[in-house]
Amino acid sequence: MTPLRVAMIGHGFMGAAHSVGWRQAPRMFELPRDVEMTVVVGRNAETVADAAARWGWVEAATDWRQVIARDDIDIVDIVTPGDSHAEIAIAALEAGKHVLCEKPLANSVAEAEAMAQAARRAAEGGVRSMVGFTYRRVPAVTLMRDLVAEGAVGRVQQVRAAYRQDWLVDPEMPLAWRLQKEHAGSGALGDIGAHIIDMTQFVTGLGIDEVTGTLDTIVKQRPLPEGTRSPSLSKREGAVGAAMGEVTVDDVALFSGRLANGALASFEATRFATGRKNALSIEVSGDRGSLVFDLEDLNSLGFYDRTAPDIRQGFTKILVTEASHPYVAAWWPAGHMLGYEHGFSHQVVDLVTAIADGTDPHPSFDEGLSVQQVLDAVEGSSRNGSTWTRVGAAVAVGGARR
Ligand code: SOE
Repeated sequence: MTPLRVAMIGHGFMGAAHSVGWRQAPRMFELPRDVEMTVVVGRNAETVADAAARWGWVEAATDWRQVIARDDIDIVDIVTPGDSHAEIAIAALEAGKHVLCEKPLANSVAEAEAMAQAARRAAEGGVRSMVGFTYRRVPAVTLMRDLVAEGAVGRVQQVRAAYRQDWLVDPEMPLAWRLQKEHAGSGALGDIGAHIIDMTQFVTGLGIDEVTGTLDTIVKQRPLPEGTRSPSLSKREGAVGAAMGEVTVDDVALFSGRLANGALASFEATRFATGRKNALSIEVSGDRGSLVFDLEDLNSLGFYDRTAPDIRQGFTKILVTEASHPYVAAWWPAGHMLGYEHGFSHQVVDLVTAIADGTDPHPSFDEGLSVQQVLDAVEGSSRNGSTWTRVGAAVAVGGARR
């Protein structure tokens, strides 16, 4: 059988992470189909050629439309900024290509709806689509979901989730695309808040029905990156000659959500948590126990069993490196630890398996849309004095185990 031939559109930080996934998965896992890293696409011929050589893509190209039109491409992997997700994903699905799209699915609910609709239509013809909420595939997070589903914590009564980074504390940090609404859709909310929204829905199996939230932009103007000019360009007081641009997205998002079973969940997404580099944590509290995950200790899962005898009660640290734990058997012997990049291999495993089995992978575009609806409701709430706001039309969340 011919390998599944992949075209990756974009080659920034996520391009590097996805390339590692495409390269490693077929080597470490017994995949039902082989994979070929056929072509990477970027706007700049020189930098995309470098990326191809460095990460092992057979070819480099500069026109994604031409690549999508090729009949020797089976999968399109989208790792571009959010403003191009909808156009590329819909074109690829209509051309009959399976699609993996980075999170958040889109920059708006309207785009995400169009993408989910295109994905549903394409699925009728056996074309698969998946969103890159990669943290679902950290073995400890998958195990957390399995344990909640089998009743280890009982009825979920509260969730606390936070994703904290600090890369914007420096006011001299330039105005990158992630700080411009037209490119990124939103700021900390969509970029990292989307992960904890998806993780909460995935781990608990419960949708978020309504939210109340507040967004804040702490540094409102930043130096324009070298070589760029914008009509909103201004000179910052005191900074001689510094060309500045407006930050048009949030730096911090604080919100609460009501889950489908009535439980409350609290969320913090920030790029201003000084000292926190990429600190994602989630704790699920139930009437029989609690589970807690912290990305800075990603091979472990904390479990508190309230049903154990009092004298033995306390958080147990489960080392999630046994061959019986999700995904781990393909890697190293127990205790030899996995890292950030392994989730990207696991994502490839799940997508390729679904394509070979003829099933729909998760997270689906519908699940991506459900996250987009929560993001939109949080923005709406923040605009309206933090009032409780219903999340748009209910969409099934969670799906199959992974
Ligand atoms: C933002 O800094 C970011 O790169 C996110 O976009 C990724 O989704 C996350 O994995 C790490 O942080």
